[in-house]
Amino acid sequence: MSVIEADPYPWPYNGDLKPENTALIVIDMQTDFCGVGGYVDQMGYDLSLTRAPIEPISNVLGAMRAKGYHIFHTREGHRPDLADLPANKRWRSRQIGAGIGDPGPCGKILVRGEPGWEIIDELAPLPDEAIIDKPGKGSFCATDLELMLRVRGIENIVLTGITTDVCVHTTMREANDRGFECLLLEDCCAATDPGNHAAAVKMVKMQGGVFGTVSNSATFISQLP
Ligand code: C5J
Repeated sequence: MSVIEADPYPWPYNGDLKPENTALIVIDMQTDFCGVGGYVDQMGYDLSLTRAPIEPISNVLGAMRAKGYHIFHTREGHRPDLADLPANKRWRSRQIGAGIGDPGPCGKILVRGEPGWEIIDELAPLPDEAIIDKPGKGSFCATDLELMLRVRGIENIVLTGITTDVCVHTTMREANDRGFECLLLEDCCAATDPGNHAAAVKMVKMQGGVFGTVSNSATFISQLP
């Protein structure tokens, strides 16, 4: 039996926490979401918010790598020919002055292969770590993430990354509905608005843990078996 102190319940629910059945997912830590000249910067949001989780995530990555846990990274982005970019997603992004697929200081915004789409150097994946390329907010939609998790026998998922209220939450909801046991590390996530981050964290805790449970990086690292 091994659990991490969390709110509203210690995680995982069944105490079966070990490297073989547990994965860390680092969501969208790309220049487009936390780097100068990227998508979030072009929309005018405060980059200090989405950069705040870099150090806590790095600490969690270090601890989980050292103990042999499964590590996944995701990248949101579209094909260079934009064949997987819904017209309404493009239209909405243009309304706020950061058109997906349009040129920006870091190349075409949210397009695969462009500099802005790359994962930031501080959290660069190791060669043996899986990278999931996704066209949407959720990491399960139009990707092979679920297949890869099932093949490896993963039951527990630790969620980190940006943004809490969008890609992290969507992924957590998708994972929860598929029966995965989810833990959100709140200081390893951030939103483009602090109120949205707080609300997204609070939502997880409703109904006895409607999407899973919430802890933080220091507690997690100190209790990780
Ligand atoms: C958004 C994300 N916010 N990674 N993507 O468009 O949260």
